[in-house]
Amino acid sequence: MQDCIFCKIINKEIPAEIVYEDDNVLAFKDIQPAAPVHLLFIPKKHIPTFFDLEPEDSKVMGELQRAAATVARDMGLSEKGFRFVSNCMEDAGQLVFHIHYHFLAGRQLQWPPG
Ligand code: IU
Repeated sequence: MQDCIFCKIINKEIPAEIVYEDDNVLAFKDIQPAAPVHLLFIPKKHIPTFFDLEPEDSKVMGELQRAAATVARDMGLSEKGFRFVSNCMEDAGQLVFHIHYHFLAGRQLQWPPG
């Protein structure tokens, strides 16, 4: 999608620190980290919010979770773990309308979030 900043990252039109990439999934460092490790995992397909998911998108949504586990293992986080959360629309604070999961790790995280 032309005006989507995350699609531009996928297409390498703007730079990002990419930590994982396969045919359907991309993960890169968040530019405003909220934890020692703060990554964003996105489907390469432009899907604005959860409300736009089609039945055929179930596969890539599962792949995002498996990619998160792969990256976590590679980063040595198997013992400590990580948080994987997504903000959907206004009340959750979604700013970028291309589905993304925040991967947060590297410190004790508080629950519930604000
Ligand atoms: P949100 O869940 O839509 O509020 O999160 C958007 C995130 O995208 C936020 O943490 C930003 O720091 C991050 N981000 C980024 O990493 N690179 C960008 O070019 C832009 C936003 I725009």
